[in-house]
Amino acid sequence: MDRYYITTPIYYPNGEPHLGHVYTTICADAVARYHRMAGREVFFLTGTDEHGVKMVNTAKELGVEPAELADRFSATFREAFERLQISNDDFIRTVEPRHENAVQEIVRRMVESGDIYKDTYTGWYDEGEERFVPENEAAANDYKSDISGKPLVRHEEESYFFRLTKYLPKLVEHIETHPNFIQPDARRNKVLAELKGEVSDLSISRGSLTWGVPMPNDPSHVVYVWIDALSNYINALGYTSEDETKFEKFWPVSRHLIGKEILWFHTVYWPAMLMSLGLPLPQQVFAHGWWTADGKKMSKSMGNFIGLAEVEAFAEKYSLDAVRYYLLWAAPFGNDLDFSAGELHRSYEELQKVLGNLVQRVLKMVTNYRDGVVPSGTLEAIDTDLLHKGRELPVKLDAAWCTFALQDAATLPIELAREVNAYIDQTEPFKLAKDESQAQRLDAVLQTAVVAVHAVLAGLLPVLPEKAAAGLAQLNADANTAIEPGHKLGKPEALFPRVDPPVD
Ligand code: ME8
Repeated sequence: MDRYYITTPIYYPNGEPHLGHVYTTICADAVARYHRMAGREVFFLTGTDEHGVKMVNTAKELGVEPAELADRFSATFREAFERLQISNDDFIRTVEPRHENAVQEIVRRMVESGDIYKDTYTGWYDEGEERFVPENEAAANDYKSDISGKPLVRHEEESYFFRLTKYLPKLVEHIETHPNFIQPDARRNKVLAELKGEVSDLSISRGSLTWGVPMPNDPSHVVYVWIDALSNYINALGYTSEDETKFEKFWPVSRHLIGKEILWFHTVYWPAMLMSLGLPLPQQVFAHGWWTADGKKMSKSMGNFIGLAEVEAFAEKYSLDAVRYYLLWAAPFGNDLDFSAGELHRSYEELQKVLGNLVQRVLKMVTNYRDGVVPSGTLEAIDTDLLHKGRELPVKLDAAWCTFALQDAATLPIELAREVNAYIDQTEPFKLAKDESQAQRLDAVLQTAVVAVHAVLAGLLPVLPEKAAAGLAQLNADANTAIEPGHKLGKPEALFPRVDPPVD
C-alpha cells in the first residue's frame, strides 16, 4: 500500500494556539484525510516544541517554571486540536523521553561522524525568532528583527557547532535535481539564491541554558533549538529506539508542511543533519503563506492574532467545517492571507447557496416525483457530459491534493456543484414533472443529478468531514457507494442553516 507521512511544525507552547497554528494543522488534516480516503497508509504528526529561550522568557514573565508552562500550553494545543477534530495519529512533545533520548543519540552519532566541534560564536541574535542573523542581513534591517522590529541582541559564547558547510554542495545539488523538494517554486529559488551567498556552520548548543536536552558529550551545554526541534519528525517514528518499524515504514515518504518563516531551517539545516546521519531526505517541504493583520504577520510576539477563542466562536456560529472551508478557500495555497469575518461569511454563503441548496433541491425532487427512489432513463448528451465531469472530479482532486493546491482541492467540488445547478436550470425537471409524456426524460435528469451530487459530496469529505458525510447520509450512501437505479434516498435536511452576516 502507498504510504504517506505528513507533519506540521511542532509549535511553541508559550501561549494558546492562534489562527496561524490552527491553519497549518487544519490544512495538514485535510491532506491526511484525503490520502486516507484514497486508500493510502497515512501517518499524520503534530506536536509541541518545548525547549529554548522563548519558553524560558515567557515562563519568567508569568512567574512559572518552563516545565509548568510547557505542560500547561502543550495540553491546551492538544485539547484544542481534539475539539477542532484534527485527525493526527500522534502528538509529540519534545520533553518526552522518547524524544530526548533520540536527540542525544542523534548528537552522539553526529559527534562520531566528526561533524560537531567546539568554537566561540559572536553575532547578532533575534530573540523572538531564536536565530543568529548574518551581519549583512542585520545591517540591512538596521539591527532590528525583520519580524518583530525589536532590536537585535549581541551574543558571544562558547558553543558546539555542526559542520553545515560540509554538506552545502550536496544539498544544492539535491535541490537543483529535485524540483519538488522545496515548494512553491518561488520559495525554492529564494533558498537556492541564499545558499549561494554566505552560509556558516551552525551553532547547536548553549552553555548558558539549562532548559533543554543535555549535550551527550558535554552535559554543561544543552542542545540548541533546531536539532532538538527538527529531529522530532524522525523521533516520533521511533528513530534510534528499540522499535524502528514506523520509521522504516514512513521515512522518507514525508511531507513537511510549514509556514514560510521556517523554510530555511527545514530546507538547509534539516537536510544537512539527515545527510550527516546518513539518512534520506524528506520528499517535500511545502511552505505556506502568512495570515496577516495590517500587512504584518499575525504572531504571538506581535500580539495581533486571531486567537483560539475567536476561531472557536466562528466555528460555533458557522460550523467547524465552514471554518475549514474558509481557510482553504481564502487564497491559493502558498500565498499570504488576510482574515476577514465578511469573507468568511461570503464563503459560507457559497456553501449554503451552491452546495446546500443543490442537495436539498435534488433530494426533494426525487422524493416528490419518484418516491425517493433513483430512476433510470435514457441519457442524452447533456446528461453524459455532466456524468463525465463527475467522473473527472476525483482525477482532478488527486492532482490538487498531491501538489498541495489546497484552494483547488476545496473549490473544485463546489465548481461541479455550480455546474449541476446550471444543469438543473437548463433541463428544468420541475417542468418535465408536469408533463406525463416527459416522464422518461425526467428519469434521466434525476438519475444524472443524483449521481453528480454524490460525486460533489464525496469530493468534499476531506474538507467538510461532517457536512459532506451528512449530505451523503441523506443520499443513503457513503463515498464509495455506486448510485444505481433503484437506490432509495434518505430525507432532505438543511446542511447550512441561515446565519446572520457580521456587523461591522
Ligand atoms: O516556529 N500565518 O513554532 P511556532 C500562517 N517551534 N501560519 C502561521 C502564522 C501566521 N500568521 N503564525 C504561525 C515554531 N503559523 C517552531 C517550529 S518545527 C521543527 C519548529 C504557523 O509556534 C506556521 O505553520 O512559532 C508556522 O510555521 C508555525 O505556526 C510556527 O509556530
